[in-house]
Amino acid sequence: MDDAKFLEASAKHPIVEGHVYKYGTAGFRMKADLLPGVSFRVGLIAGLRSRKLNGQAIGVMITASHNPAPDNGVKIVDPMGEMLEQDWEAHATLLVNAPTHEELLETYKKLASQLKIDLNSPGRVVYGRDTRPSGHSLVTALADALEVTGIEYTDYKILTTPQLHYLTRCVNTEGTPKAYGEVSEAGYYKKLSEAFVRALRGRKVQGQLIVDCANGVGGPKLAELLKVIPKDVTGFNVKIVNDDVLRPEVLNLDCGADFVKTKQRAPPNLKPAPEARCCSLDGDADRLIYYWADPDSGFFMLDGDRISSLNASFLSDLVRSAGLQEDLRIGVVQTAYANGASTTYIEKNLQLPVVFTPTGVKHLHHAACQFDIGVYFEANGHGTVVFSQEALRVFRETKPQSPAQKDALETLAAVGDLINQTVGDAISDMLMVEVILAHKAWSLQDWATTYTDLPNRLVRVEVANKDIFETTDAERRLSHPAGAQDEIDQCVRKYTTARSFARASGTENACRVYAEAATRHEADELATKVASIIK
Ligand code: 16G
Ligand code: ZN
Repeated sequence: MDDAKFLEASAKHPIVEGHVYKYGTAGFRMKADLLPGVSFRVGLIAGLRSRKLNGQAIGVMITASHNPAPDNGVKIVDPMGEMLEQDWEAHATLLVNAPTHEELLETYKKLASQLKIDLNSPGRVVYGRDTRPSGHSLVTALADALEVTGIEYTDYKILTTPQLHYLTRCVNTEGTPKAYGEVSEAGYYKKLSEAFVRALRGRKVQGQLIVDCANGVGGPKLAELLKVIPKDVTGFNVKIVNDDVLRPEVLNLDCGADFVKTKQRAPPNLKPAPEARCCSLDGDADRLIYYWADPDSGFFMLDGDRISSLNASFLSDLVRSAGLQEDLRIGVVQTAYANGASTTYIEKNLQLPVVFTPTGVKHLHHAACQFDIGVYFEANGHGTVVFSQEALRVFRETKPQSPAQKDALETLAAVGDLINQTVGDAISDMLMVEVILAHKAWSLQDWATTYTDLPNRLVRVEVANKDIFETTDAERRLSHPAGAQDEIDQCVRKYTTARSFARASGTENACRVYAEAATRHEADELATKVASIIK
């Protein structure tokens, strides 16, 4: 590597002086004009990581998901499509904050020698971006870093976040027994479409599904997928709405999964027929929320907890029908935000273990991988199901003793291909929900009857310094500041079946308080009281 060229390239993409950058739960995410220098430096880190891992491809995704259009973000994806390993988050933060170009070069070389990375060995990075206009300059900065450090790279242009995760895994498994799919966007559509048909097993999806795409990348990508799904065979009838990606200012504006989940109402411009099934994706298509909006019965939402319990119920029935209940361990992973009624339903009715982790996909994903079939969803609609290699092998190799067992085994094998194994994927999750509803011959109303959510309230609390709030027990209790948890406990004790917790946000400079209780009034009151404790 030529030091002078490195410095010259870096000078084109400076970081913003005085700003402290941190690799958080969603990578580096902020106003886009703070990011070109970050993107350049992420290119450096991604290249180092690839070299460290013997040249396996590392992914980089440029997106700010459900955040407003002026924001953007840069996130690193590990070779199997997982989130970046935690130790490397610190390396990324260190490198990005180097105050001058010279210090950046020095830190880069120091990291390489500390981590025993040969800077002449091959490295590879693949990347994509969502529809935000600021993505252009961020990609340029990223490519400049890869170019100057001699890393081979492929620009997959505009993608959903889960597509980038898919491609990263495909690149690294191509030609091996663990090959995940064809290394192309078309390969992704082909895999999903074929698996969808196989998983339906001759059943047809009933009625129309209205999909709100948040005016993000999910709109055009879903349209591409629908071109290859045979409508006559599947009955899949989709109406895409909010798919305007040409006016950047409307991205995530009054629509999308985050809007629906936080506002607890349908996007105002959606005028669904009373019997219509609706769902919303977020700006980069990794979150999914279902709902109906009826003039008489009103709005009803089926969030990540519902999608989780639906998947868990379907998969555990299939495993039983396949006679594998003694061989495969199924479990569900939730966070503190999961509605208590969903946890009770999964533990008591479905008789499945539930494990809790802190917020953030990397924690849930990791915990889910401890099961043969691990179902994880955050209440906000991000999640997936992961299957162990052993589970996939058993689905393929078990010799069925009856037609029912054969059917169950083949369905399990198909859903193993349908559900994105790398990360939560709204489009793949949506196909999975449609498959399950078709198998069960359920409407959204049938699905909704499985349990009744406890009334809950989430509030955002401005605090002087959010970093003093430290948690334990999967974020369900505060360990600091001293005494705060005792006060919360005292408050909660005054209600029946109530629960509340406070935690520092990982993405904003604020705390969040969640409360649930037997009635709406009590949940609101409890949230307000707990908020006043931490204020
Ligand atoms: C990030 C996380 C999301 C989590 C959210 C919580 C990933 C890919 N994304 O967006 O899973 O729900 O942060 O935000 O891990 P908060 O810490 O501000 O409440
Ligand atoms: Zn997202």
